[in-house]
Amino acid sequence: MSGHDLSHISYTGGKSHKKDRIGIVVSKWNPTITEALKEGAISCLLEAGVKEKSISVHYVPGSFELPIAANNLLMSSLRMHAVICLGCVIQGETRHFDFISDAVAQGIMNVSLKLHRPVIFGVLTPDTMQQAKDRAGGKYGNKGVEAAVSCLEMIDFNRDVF
Ligand code: DLZ
Repeated sequence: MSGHDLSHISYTGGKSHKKDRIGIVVSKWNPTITEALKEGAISCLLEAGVKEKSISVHYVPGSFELPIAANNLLMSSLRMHAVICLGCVIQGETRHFDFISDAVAQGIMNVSLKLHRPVIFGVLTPDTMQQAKDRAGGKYGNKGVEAAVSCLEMIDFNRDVF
């Protein structure tokens, strides 16, 4: 496995996740990429023992809306243990890319810190569509799997400290 190849990443924490409730928020921009990230995340969660009925998938118009969706899911009566945010912001000709990617990263961090629960940054920020494909089930693995592994590890972390 090379330093950049994440395709073999998997959850090795060994803890039970049978009772976890996990939200996945998916951006509708660049849907072929974000759907592949979603599939990767779900397969990883199921493999770790999370029940299918305990994974709730929600869609937002674009990555900019990921933080508020994560915030509201965690504040809702669904009593989620964690939320995985999935998006793909591709570098364009304007500064839109910088505004969106900075806001999403900061927004996700803010929600996680405010609510003390894992909110995972599964947002690709590539220069090209090919770079996105390489990271959504291509030669560099699937960032959705990586996001799910981070989610499970942070749920374990919270169980250890709270
Ligand atoms: C407007 C916009 C642009 C130009 N590019 C992307 C993108 O590459 N990826 C993405 O997830 N969303 C993009 N958006 C939409 C914004 O995230 C947001 O949905 C809109 O600005 C409305 O708030």
